[in-house]
Amino acid sequence: MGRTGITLTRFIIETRAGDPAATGEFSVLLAQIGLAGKLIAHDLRRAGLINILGATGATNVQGEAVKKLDEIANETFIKVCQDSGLVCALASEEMEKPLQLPENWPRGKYMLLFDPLDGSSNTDINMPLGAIFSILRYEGKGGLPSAADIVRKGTEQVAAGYLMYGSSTMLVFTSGQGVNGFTLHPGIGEYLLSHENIRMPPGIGEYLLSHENIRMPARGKVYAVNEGNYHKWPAGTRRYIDHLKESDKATGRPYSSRYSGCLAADVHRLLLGGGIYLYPGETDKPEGKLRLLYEANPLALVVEQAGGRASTGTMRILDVEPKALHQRVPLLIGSAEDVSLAEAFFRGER
Ligand code: FDP
Repeated sequence: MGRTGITLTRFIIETRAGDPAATGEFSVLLAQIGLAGKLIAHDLRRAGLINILGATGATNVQGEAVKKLDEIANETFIKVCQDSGLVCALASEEMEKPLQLPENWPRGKYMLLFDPLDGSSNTDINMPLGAIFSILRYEGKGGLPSAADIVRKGTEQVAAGYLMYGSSTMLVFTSGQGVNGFTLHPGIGEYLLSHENIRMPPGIGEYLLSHENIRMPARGKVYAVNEGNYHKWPAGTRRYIDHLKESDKATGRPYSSRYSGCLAADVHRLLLGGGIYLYPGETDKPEGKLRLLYEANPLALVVEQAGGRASTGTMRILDVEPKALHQRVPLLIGSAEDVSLAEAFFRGER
């Protein structure tokens, strides 16, 4: 593949070209997710000016206050995917049940599970936000998948990724062959993996690269956790965080603490620089806060594909047998060695 001017569309077409079974539908679905990201990013850039900040007054299925932007992002994903004829099921954090597609609606083989706006507490303060998505294939014969057909193990995902609305908008995804991060060029409205840069001074190189084939460092120096919950954690979790704060040159401690309140943004930092994110179980809430199917599973696939690990503390996230659409799961995710050490503390071995 040539290295200059690689747009998301070109990347998807070229990487799928060698697959004779590829119908092109998957490529279009990813492009539609990218489109949802562009539309949401467009709203976010003007959010303080167009009365879309604050809460709707409603509470979602998780018992959380729904922000106006949660609703807008959810509707945007539905609009761009439902009409595409590419999906047979859509389920999200904001909907108690999967969206029922009308009878005789054009539909495809993919099931899309998503968190339309990750880090909702950041909406009103101009801090990073994200969206997380998981794509599964429905193998059933005829008809639409039932609610139970959608609840599948992480290892069955055919692709997963996230959008990040930070100082740039990025689309980062994997379809099982490594992880690539595309930056949205605001001027031309394209997600670019690499970009011919005619303005670069000679000798620096002829192209700029966004984030091709991301590989995580085996260890990092950063941890991300809501430490306000410290006294709710089991002893092993507290011991691990205490350990990261101790001073020891040989093991690079103390680690720096960085927690944005947006899972996608925190995982993005770790993907590029290494370290660990934790949303552990609490003594009275052992399942933690995060949702397995549309938060933990997709990010686990991305991080594993980049050489990292994702665990509940006792087992691999992707192997968790799901029982319900909105099931919660404790999450330790990041650099492989950091996650393994955290597990040792959780098991009481340290
Ligand atoms: P939020 O509820 O604000 O959407 O998706 C769950 C999530 O954010 C993550 O993005 C974030 O890391 C975490 O929850 C924040 O939870 P706390 O406020 O409990 O730290």
